[in-house]
Amino acid sequence: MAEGVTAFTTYNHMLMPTSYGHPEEEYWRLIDGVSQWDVACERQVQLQGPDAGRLAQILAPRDLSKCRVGQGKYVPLCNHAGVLINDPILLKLADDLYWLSIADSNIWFWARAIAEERGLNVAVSEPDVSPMAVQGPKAEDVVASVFGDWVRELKYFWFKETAIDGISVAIARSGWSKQGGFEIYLKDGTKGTQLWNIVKEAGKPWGIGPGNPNWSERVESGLISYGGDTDKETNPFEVRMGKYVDLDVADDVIGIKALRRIHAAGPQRHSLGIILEGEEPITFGFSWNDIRKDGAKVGDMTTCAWSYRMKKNIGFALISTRCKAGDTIEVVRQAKVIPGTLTELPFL
Ligand code: THG
Repeated sequence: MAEGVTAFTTYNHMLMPTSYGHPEEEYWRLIDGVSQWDVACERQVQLQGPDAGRLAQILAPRDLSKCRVGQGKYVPLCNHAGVLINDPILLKLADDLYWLSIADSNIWFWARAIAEERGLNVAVSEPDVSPMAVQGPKAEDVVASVFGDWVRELKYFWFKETAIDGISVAIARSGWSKQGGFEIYLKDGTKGTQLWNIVKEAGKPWGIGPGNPNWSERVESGLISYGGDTDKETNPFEVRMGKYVDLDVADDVIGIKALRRIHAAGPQRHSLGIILEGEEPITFGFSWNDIRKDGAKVGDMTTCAWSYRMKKNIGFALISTRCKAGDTIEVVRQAKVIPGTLTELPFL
């Protein structure tokens, strides 16, 4: 609030800042500089105990056998029908301790129920952990100035536990942008303002300022948002997450049998980009817009944003696999149609 937040959304039943009142300035700060985000709503589901690793593998249709302590992995979570129900980052903190850093759906209930039903020896809980992201090309200099040059050696999604002024944190190279950066997992929610101010102070020489997961940059970069770009039937193959599914994991992994069937049959929909005609920003609501080709509905535009770098309105299409990059389509908006062209993702 002290930074001048002007809008919030709800995510995982929490408030997440979505604007500080200067959208274009906030965008360029992420692209050219460094931006500081309160993403405490990326809540953790903790798996702890002798069967923590087994439960993680039962929940995720991605081979986790080579995941090391200190490593993170992007994992699809599916239900028994192979439908995506979340897309967390999994962090392995110890052989018997994992976090799922979740997107916006209730995984705590799910994980606990599965653990009980399978008779596993594991405690599922929510730890007191609140991520803060530091994103942008200058993020590494800022985070290194606070925590030391060792952070420069961290590989993507790897993390290390440390402390600053007595505040326990884990530092990961990750974040929901493609501009590079880190996430600082704060392990004591009462120290949030203190940690925020440490990073804010350290970042001053690099022009740090407040921001949030940036809608324009994330569409340019092709990052999907679970729940926004997915529906009640979406499987990982439809939203470019097929590379995170290992079809040869054990049969007791939830959804794997359905995923094998879906993969063999070939998915019905896939994700492409859309570049809309026109040189002015257009606002769309949060609901999906029909995509038509030759007068018939072929898919949905799930999100759209003004790209400050491309100077075009760009969106994501969840669309019939009969439609390909290069095809011209029409997006329906309030009974009017806007012509556009399909492209591969990411845009940039
Ligand atoms: N950080 C943390 N928790 C999160 C998110 C985050 N929870 C919610 C949400 N974001 C989870 N979803 C994603 C989606 C994409 C990525 C991370 C989390 C991501 N994807 C890259 C990509 O698609 O190009 C890299 C994937 C890879 O190479 O494995 O980073 O952001 N703590």
